[in-house]
Amino acid sequence: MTDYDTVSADVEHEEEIPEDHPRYQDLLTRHRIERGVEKGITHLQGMHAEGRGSAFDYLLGEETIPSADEAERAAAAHLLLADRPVLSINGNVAALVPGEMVELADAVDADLEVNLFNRTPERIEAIADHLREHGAEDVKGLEADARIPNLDHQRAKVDADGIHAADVVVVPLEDGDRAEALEAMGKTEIVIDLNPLSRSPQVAEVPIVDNIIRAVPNVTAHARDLADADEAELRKIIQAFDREAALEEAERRIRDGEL
Ligand code: PTJ
Repeated sequence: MTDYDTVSADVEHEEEIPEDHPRYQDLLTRHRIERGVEKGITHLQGMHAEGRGSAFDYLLGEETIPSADEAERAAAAHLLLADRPVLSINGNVAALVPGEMVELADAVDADLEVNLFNRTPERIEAIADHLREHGAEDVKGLEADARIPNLDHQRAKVDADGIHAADVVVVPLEDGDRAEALEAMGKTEIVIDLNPLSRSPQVAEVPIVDNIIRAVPNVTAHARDLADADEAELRKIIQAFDREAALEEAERRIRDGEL
């Protein structure tokens, strides 16, 4: 019997999943989403979303492809140049990368704002508490005292001094109507989504086609690396990034990837 056969079907703590397991990232992701649902953080629909994402990740080879790494560096440059950057958090993001989002916010001096499709006061509170448990000091999204124009569902509810006033917004793991509405407001959007054909990466200035579990720590690493870069250097990185080429490369990898 290999070690892999000893992974319990019902993992209690994520440390029980051996890091050298060939499906480690997928098992970890599933475990975090399950715990998120149990804690009232993640909506049951979040399991669907994760299943879809993991299928794309499988086809991408479960690795950060070079064009995604370039997108992650461009994202870091945008965030460092921004006046009011905000990282948007939904139930899947909170379950998968709570501490990593707090670290990124810290590295680029951004706000964290909870914004939900299936919005209830209980979930908003549970997610804000979860982020605080992972080191967040200030969590936005509870006031919801402003609206994104031309969006007729709960995701339109934002904080006036958060997403509504932001110049750069990180939008992970959601479908495209809010991304389109934010773009119409003139915001620079950084989208993290494993499906390059989804509307949100299609409208994003920086589409990151990568698993959020890998993407967020890598954006943070780039931001730390670029912490002393001057404005000209950051602008050069932004200009050199080709969003169309990145989307095409991700789609090509998914269609032609050798597994
Ligand atoms: O928490 P709420 O109420 O705001 O609801 C959140 C969900 C995720 C349920 C909601 O936004 C939703 O239904 O999203 P979609 O339309 O399923 O879109 C999610 C996108 O994220 C899909 O394109 C997936 O491929 C992608 N995705 C899923 N898991 C990951 C991912 N992308 C990157 N990393 C992942 N781990």
